[in-house]
Amino acid sequence: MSREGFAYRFTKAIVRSPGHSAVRGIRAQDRGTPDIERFQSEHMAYVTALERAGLRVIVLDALEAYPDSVFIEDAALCLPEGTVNLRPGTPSRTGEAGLTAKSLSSLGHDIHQIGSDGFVDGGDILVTDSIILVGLSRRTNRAGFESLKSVLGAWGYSVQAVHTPGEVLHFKSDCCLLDSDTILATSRLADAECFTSFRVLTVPAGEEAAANSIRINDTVLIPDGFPGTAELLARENYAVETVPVSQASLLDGGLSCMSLRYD
Ligand code: CIR
Repeated sequence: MSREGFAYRFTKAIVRSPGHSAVRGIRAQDRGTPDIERFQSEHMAYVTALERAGLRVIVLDALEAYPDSVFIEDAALCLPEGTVNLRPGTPSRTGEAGLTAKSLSSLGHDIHQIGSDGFVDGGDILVTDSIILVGLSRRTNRAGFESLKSVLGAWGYSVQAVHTPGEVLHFKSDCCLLDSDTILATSRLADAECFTSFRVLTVPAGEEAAANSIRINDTVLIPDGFPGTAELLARENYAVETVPVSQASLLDGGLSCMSLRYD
């Protein structure tokens, strides 16, 4: 199936506020504890940026029992055919997905389950107009991929498993869709040859975190502090807006992780 623009043209987004428990969020490396007031104000700036890109944003209450629940993208996948309740691949996040599915259901989403023998984090799923790439990672295993593929396959999607480099948390920590044919990626992911049917723009060395950006309608939101990536995208005629994510990044999160975007 290929529908020009469906993978980046949206009308709505759902986000979840960061709670005070975010100070206990998972991080691969300790680079400091998030300052919750600052996290909340950066989160508000994020919501404003989504709105400016044309989305109506629904803000769900923080889930204090789940320190990483601000990264709502890992809990669900919203497609025009329905919403898939995912199975986050780390124990402290397992319960999050069910609570998010409940909220989505009460907002009118048609919820579909994947099998209970595998794991998939939404951060490993890159939806493009032509194919859905799923990075196998520390959080997404083969069984989870197969279950997801059977749901998405029934909806007519081509779904392919790809490798996520070992040092990368999620596949989309290192890439994003820019348009139907173009991906922004780090060089370590571009070198993994998972984007054979795409044109790939590579973020400059030292700006790897800028690959976790999001194209929404006519705007590409990128994290602030990455002038080389901003320049690269502007040269390619993308309209760029920068958003601060200093506190989310202390927990290995970025722009894509903090919302579910859909039409
Ligand atoms: C975690 O380790 O689960 C969170 N601290 C970060 C999740 C980021 N989510 C994403 O990249 N999709």
